[in-house]
Amino acid sequence: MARPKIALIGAGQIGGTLAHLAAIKELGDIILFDIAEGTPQGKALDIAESGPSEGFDASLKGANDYADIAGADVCIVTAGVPRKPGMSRDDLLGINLKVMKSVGEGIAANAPDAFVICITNPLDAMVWALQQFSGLPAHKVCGMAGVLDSARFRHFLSLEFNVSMKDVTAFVLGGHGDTMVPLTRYSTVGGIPLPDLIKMGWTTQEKLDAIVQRTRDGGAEIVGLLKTGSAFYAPATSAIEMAEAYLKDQKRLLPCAAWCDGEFGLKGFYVGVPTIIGAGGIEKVVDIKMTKDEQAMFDNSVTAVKGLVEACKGIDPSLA
Ligand code: A3D
Repeated sequence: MARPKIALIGAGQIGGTLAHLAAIKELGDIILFDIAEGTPQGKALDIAESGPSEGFDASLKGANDYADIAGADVCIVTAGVPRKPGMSRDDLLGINLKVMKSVGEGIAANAPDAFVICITNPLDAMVWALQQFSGLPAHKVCGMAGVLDSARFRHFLSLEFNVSMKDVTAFVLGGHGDTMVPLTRYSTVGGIPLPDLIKMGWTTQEKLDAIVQRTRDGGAEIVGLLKTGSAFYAPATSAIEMAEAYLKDQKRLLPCAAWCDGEFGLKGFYVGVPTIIGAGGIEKVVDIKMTKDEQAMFDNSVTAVKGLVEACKGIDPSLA
């Protein structure tokens, strides 16, 4: 059987890391696409030359022509610009919306059967625009944010409890922005929910609140340290987890920006929700019950995402 084909649209910081991870994990053959000439070719060659030491079997190719992504099984989209210190994700909307138009058309023309994972910010609005521009089925287009936000939350919790990250599960829902909703009730250490761990004296509500805030600010913390761009190792790893779930039909339950069609009382747009990812793409949106407080936070986040989608329609009337 031929290896799956993985097209990475955008060969910048995240795109290059995606290519390296996909090769090491032997998920398939990799096309790195970018408008910058030489960058995708250079990264593809550099990563291919790591193959003999790493011992992977995967071919890598750089491209500036969409024809090279023809028949891709998975497309991961990072094309666009990242933020700089002082910028919010929403500041990227105008410029990245134009990029989503060209990417959406390129995927529709060359890889209409692909499972598409968008990473470009502002995430929830860009994945919506990408689906609209590409016309691909909504269950085959999703956005990566919840896996990353949950991973950040899990990392901070593991530091607080001094336990392995493997034993910490956590859920972050809502839009990928300052209004994201870390659900402490559904987050556990070895199956013990966080509210119980407070009762057991493992931590305090104040410490937990600080960890939730650090999770919300997790992207900005790294932008502030790097000064020249945003996080790329953990975002790439998170998207690869989703791509692997699709390619291997793992039926993983992962939070991601998915098209809601009545779930969570939402219709016709994308927001971070728990999903099942398998060979069918987003096979299910898992509609969980929230408490009043959680629902209020989620609604606040949804309002922010709806505002960004309206802004997209204002910029590009073809989306209205
Ligand atoms: P960067 O290293 O700048 O790479 C972006 C690449 O996109 C560059 O190589 C550009 O040449 C390329 N590009 C620009 N326009 C086009 C186009 N029209 N077609 C094809 N390629 C194009 O950025 P990065 O890799 O660090 O980040 C990429 C995106 O991911 C940004 O929008 C970030 O804000 C976003 N991001 C999202 C998360 C989430 O959790 C959702 C996390 C981190 C970064």
